[in-house]
Amino acid sequence: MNTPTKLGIYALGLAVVFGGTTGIGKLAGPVGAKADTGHGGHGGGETGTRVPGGLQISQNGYTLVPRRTTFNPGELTDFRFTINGPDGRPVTGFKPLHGKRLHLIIARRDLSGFQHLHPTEVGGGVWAIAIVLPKAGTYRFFTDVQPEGAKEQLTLGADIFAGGQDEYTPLPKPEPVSKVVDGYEVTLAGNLVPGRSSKLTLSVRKNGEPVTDLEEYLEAYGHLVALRQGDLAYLHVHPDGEPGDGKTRPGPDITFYAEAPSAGAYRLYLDFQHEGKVRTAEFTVQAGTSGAPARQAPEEGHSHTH
Ligand SMILES: [Cu+2]
Repeated sequence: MNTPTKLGIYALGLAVVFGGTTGIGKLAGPVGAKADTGHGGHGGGETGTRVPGGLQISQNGYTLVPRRTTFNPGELTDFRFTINGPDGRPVTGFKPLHGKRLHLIIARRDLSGFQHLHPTEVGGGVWAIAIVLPKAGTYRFFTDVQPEGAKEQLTLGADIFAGGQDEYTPLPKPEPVSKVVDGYEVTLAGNLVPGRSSKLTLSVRKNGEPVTDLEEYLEAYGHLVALRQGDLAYLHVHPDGEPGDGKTRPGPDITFYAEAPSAGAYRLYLDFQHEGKVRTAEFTVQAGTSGAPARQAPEEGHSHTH
């Protein structure tokens, strides 16, 4: 039972902690209040006045507690963790989000090595899944959950280390706008504009033909994760419309609304399912100045760098 007063104090605490990076002036408003994002109240609707998801291992009293933080690269490893509640005990009650009680997203700190997994609860609030971290390096593990009793969806993040020599992959440049994955050509249209809701449309083709029978995956025709370069601030966004709503078609276009909390480079990971298999198409997108996605008129004075 959060009273408005307690919430206000909590929000003020966040404002103090994060004021240095996001600009005190912007934080004068009610940080904890729902931002007017213009679409459906999903947790990804943060604007510049809210802390993006995934940057904290603990939020609103809920903490991601991994049982191990080290892996041997390339080795199938039993990974277990709990989400501990304000009472310090593992949470056992979760509201399903997009058909799952918990989503585990993994990305290497250089934004390579994306995995989207659904661990199994093995009892007592302990989650387990066998994972391979293919290369040495530092990885960010994100859990998307809504504990019963929490007022909103939480994306908690923890660093996990795979031993050995780190060889980081440079982030691919923000082009091209078409990617081929497993024989599917996926094209991205739209601009990621910092601080507001941006429409992004991804179109799926195979053998030159539009794919019009995408399959439902996690209650949608596509799942989009966006991570900011540098700190892996996490945006989990969803399509405009859903299967069975009478207007959303199963491809070739999947439309999302995403909010980038700042200018910068983001890596987008689109999961889509066709013929029984989930594929992931990845894009680098620049939000704001310098190099934006190709579709729009080039900025005056310069185009993207080479
Ligand atoms: Cu998921």
